Amino acid sequence: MNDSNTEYVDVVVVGAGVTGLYAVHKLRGLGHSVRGFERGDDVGGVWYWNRYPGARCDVESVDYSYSFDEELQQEWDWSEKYATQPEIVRYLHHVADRFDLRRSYTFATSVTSAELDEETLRWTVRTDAGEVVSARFCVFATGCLSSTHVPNIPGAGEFAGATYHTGSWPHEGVDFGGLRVGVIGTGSSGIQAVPLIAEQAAHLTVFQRSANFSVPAGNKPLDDETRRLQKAGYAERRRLSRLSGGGSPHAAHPSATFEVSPDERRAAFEERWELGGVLYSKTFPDQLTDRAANDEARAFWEEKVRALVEDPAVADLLVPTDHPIGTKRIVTDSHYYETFNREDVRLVSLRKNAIERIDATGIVLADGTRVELDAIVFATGFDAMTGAIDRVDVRGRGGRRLKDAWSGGPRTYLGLGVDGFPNLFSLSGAGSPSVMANVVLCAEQHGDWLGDCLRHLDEHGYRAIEASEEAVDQWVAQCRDRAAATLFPEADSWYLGANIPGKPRVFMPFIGGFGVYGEIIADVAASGYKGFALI
Ligand code: N01
Repeated sequence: MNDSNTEYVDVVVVGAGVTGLYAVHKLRGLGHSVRGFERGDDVGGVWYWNRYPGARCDVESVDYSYSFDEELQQEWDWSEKYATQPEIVRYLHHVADRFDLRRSYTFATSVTSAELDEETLRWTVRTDAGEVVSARFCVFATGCLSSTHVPNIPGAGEFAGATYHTGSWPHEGVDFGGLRVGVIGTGSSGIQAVPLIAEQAAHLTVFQRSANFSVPAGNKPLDDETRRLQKAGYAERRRLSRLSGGGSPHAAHPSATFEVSPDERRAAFEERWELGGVLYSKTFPDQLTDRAANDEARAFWEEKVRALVEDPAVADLLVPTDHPIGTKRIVTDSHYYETFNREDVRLVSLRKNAIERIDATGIVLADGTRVELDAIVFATGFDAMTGAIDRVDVRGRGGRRLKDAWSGGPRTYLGLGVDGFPNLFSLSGAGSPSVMANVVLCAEQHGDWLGDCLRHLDEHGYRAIEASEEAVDQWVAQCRDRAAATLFPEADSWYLGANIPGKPRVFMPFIGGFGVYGEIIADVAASGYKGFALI
């Protein structure tokens, strides 16, 4: 029965980041009525919130861009090899304008619940603005790194200065001029922000719990000729990216680490170091599966980094000893290590001297040292992959909450569907390669798959699609087993939920590679959606 307060649509899409925007464009283009909701007051997703100084993508701009429209691809000019956050937001605004995507969205509005009606197999979606929408399909594109994590440090509420989290940075920016600043956390966000905050602040203290591996970005402006060549080569670039492990056209060395001479090995590491950033983790194909191979990559990295840091005692603290290189995402930095050569920057290792509490004037360490501060920046990461979807009260068959179904870790089939939750889809989330690949191409891969799936349902007269419990069990096991065959489980990373106290230790992404994953989901579609029940 139709309720006059309820709007009826084919699809609700939650999120206006890279993934949600493409889903709206794709599904609308196929003739579906689509309603989008977004917590921020404009498009951008992770790039809307993460406005901290130095925020920059670690995938080259030429690759971190949509491929679905040739004109879009040819008309947009990236200014740098690695785009800054403001430039990526400008790009996403351009995409939203060009394809008129904002008209499908309500902004500054959070979806609070989604409840299945088991008779109609439709979803009732409610928002914090009191809107009620009934949708045949409910699509979560809520992002893997959008639920910020602030650690529970005693006394934090007493601090008299300003506090910030890199993942929800003030839109008007922050002026650290003349201030004593503390940054807690040395993941990608902290490592990117530290050099810029150091330039502004009167004094900076970096509180490091775990040292991280970072490789200089080798960022540079793009000139007209480079852009022309990139655009002319786009077709091949995208073809290689779609076949690749990480969704970019760069392939690992054709030989394994110890199949080449020491000189050749060194040359390969040098070449990757010069290329810059996260790609260093895949110089050789066995680097993330073979301990000795990983040690070779780590030793070369250590030599490079020690050469950048003047004080050997500080360098000792900056070299990680607790995880193989690449098993946490290698950070792509600009002048991070050199920042510790400054007189006005100090590194505190929390492994040697933990934070005991925060008080009105700053941070008190276990040995009683007080670090007086005017501002504290939490660069302490996210409740990754499941945090954002967990905030929504999602109830499937029998009123079962998704949060409860996932209490032992996220359970999906292909990262797309969940048993007991028919017509609900998760895009670029847990069980998919998104965070291990170029998320823009992942967004297109999932959006296209979803579009084909909905067309299949309509063409064959089905009302709904639902993953089987057996298919979900097998996919969860496949994700776990693929990770277990690598060195990744050795790191206490957010891939495993290890950064959030009490979160189950389960490897959440699909680690088999973007290209391999694309083949798997295409094969499922070609088979008539094996592993799913069509209802
Ligand atoms: O978060 P993180 P992030 N006391 O979880 C520390 C992507 N990204 O926002 O390692 C003290 O990696 C924590 O210490 P430890 C990218 O995929 C990409 O930096 O848990 N410290 C760690 O040092 C990235 O991987 C880009 O021991 C505490 C830090 O906080 C992901 O986002 C830019 C603590 C958190 O690091 C997340 O990166 C930015 C505590 N209680 C982000 N709790 C680019 O594209 C946590 N920490 C370049």
